[in-house]
Amino acid sequence: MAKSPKPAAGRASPNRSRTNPATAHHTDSGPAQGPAGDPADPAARQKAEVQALVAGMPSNPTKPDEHGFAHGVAPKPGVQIAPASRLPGASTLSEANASDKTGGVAPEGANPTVAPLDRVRVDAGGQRLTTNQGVPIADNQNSLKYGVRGPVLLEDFILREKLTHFDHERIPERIVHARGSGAHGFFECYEPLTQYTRAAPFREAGKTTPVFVRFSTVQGERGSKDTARDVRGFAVKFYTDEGNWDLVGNNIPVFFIQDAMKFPDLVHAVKPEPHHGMPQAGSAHDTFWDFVSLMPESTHMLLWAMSDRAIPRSYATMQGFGVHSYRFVNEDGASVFVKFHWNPKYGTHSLVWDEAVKISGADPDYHRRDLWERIESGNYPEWELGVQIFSEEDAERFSFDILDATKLIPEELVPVLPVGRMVLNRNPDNFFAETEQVAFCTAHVVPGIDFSNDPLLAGRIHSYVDTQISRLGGPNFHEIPINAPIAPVHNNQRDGLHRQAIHRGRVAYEPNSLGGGCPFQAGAVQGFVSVPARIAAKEEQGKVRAKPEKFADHYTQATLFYESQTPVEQAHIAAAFRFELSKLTVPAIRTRMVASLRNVSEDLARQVAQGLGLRELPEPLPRALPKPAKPEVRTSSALSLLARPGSVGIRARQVALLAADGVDGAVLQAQAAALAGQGATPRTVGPHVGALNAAQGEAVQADASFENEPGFLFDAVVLPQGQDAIAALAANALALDFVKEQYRHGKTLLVPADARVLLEQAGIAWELPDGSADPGLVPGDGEAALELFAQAVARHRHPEREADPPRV
Ligand code: HDE
Repeated sequence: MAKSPKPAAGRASPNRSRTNPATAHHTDSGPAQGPAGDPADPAARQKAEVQALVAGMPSNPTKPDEHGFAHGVAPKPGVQIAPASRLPGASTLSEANASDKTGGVAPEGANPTVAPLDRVRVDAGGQRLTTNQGVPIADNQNSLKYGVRGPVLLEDFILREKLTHFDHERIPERIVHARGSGAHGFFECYEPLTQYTRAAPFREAGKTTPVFVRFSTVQGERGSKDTARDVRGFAVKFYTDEGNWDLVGNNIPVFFIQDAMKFPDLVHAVKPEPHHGMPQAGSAHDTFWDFVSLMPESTHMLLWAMSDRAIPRSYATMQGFGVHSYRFVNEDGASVFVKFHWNPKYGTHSLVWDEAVKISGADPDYHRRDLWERIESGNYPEWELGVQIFSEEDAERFSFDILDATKLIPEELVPVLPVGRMVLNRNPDNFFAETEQVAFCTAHVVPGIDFSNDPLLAGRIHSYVDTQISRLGGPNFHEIPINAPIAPVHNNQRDGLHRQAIHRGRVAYEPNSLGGGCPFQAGAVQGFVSVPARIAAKEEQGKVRAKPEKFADHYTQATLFYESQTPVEQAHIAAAFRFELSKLTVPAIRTRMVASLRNVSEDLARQVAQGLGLRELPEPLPRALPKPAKPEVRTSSALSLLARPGSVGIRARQVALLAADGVDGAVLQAQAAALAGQGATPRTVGPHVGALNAAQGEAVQADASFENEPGFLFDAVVLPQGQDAIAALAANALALDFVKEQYRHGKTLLVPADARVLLEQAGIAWELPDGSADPGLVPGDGEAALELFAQAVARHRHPEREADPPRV
């Protein structure tokens, strides 16, 4: 805290008492000398104390510090002068007249607008209905009319207020990432990271920082399906005690483009085509592939987007990435580069395409529901935060440019250091107030975090605030409760649409002496200082629109990604390219894309060409950089989804227990209890919801039906015991579809001996085509079988049985 200069000049003179006492109460001009601070007259005291305060700053003492490089990198704190009392800072002497509306006097130096969300949470339990003005509403059923059959009266302010509010219930949706779901939680630091960063969340072992996270798809509109093939947004707002830090990332560590200049083009290309508004939430159309096939820098990202990463099983089973290189900065101002990784405790698991397509029809809210249910059931989604830390010199050595967002840093090159964990343990109270109104921004960083010169990041630093201004209706969106930091906010920004803060006093500028110099600039020790990031470039310097040389290597990492996948993952990538490109109406675009894939992998290009009926492979696209630098690694196992199975067994898995009249109810109840005991969600599914007669034990209540929750919505299925039930299911095509889809999508089926007939009816072979046992078909009916079943479910899927096209 800066020392206050002594209030020297302008001390109260003994003659002051002779000025007219009315001077103290006048708001316009005054005499040469202020009134003496008559202790009995607050107005006079205020005037006198203001005079002393202002006189205490005869000049602006920090002005000389505004010049020169050395001051720029280590700014000093501003000077503040303590007023004699609270009076000089008051906007009004009447501030002590408290009321139910205004509350009391603002607490000294505190900002009561930043308390937890409790202060704005509304509970209407036991409350009467009112208008927005708090007027109790006697009748909420009828408009005010002139007689029961007469005309409605303009006077009906209750009806008009209700309709007007309703008319304005929608706000513009996000331009991209419109469809999303969010949750509250916390981040917990493992060990102090102060060696690298002074950022508040990383200061102490065990320190927790509240977070709000929003997951999203990119392409679709707000009401679109969750399971589209798409990148997922993974945006985390840390409410640190030094302000909000938003880590606005994706579930894929690279991006389509290298420079923000191309973002509007990319988004226009992937969004529904402008003439007919189709397709919704899908990239399988001409304009997207026209654009990306002309932008070979997209190829690496395309490989990820065509992999199963783009159809996650759950938000809780996705990795997250900060994508860009950021900087960590420590107390001494020393900085290193950092890349952020979120690794899910529940493992990385995805859907298969056929499943994703069907889910989008049966449950467009699949991911939203899954996130909500996991949290409600106490299976809290959890991730470990890892960082890749590297120096400027390391960056120089790499075969790729760390400012290029289409490149990742292989973990073999820079290991991922785990630094903390994030747990999502609280669903929002209100989707609109929290998830819709939350406003993330890459420019929201705190002391200890800084940017790299990635040109894509630079555009984002501008774009997010700009977009919130129109989406959330003005520059005060930071005051919306979900966006407000828990750190106090004090500055001289004022007014604008929807201003919430009621600022005390008359000072809204800096420097000032009337406010005792407050709020004063924090200086380098407490405040945010940008890393000078001097550029020791070999190339010619000057204003220029161009990219660094290494940005021109468009294919090496696309190949690295493809080569790092298991055969089944590679097959899915080829199938996804085939599907997407098959939807194009202009064959020349297909050809161009296959020509590009030849630079990634001949094998991939051939498979895709075959799937499109292209008899001859086109010439490979010309490369922008004919001889790229030799890559450090040719494969990286960490890039395969299968590398992270997770460590939670069957927790949060949705398991169907099939039933019909005649089911063995006692067995079914015992199985359900055992599965629930391991944290799974067992649901009884029958021909209809509600009561089913049991052969043994009590009647069984079905939670779901084959019609309202088809097989592809479940992670695994237990086939029933009880002859009549099995016979009923064998004659029910919906039940057989259920079993068939489970099988086709590689799920685990528990099959008691009698229920094998269901597999036969569904055309499912007990063994794999090569004669070996199918690990996802678990025979038996006892406890031991159920345990084997659980182990097989924990493996997520059994791709051994996959065939293209599927056999069943
Ligand atoms: Fe975004 N992006 N973006 N983006 N982005 C938005 O901000 C933008 C990019 C990401 O849950 C918008 O509030 C530009 C990369 C997420 O609310 C907008 C560029 C990555 C979210 C915007 C990018 C992202 C957004 C739309 C290229 C991964 C959703 C509404 C320079 C690292 C956040 C909004 C939420 C949202 C601009 C590229 C992630 C228009 C200009 C790369 C997760 O401001």
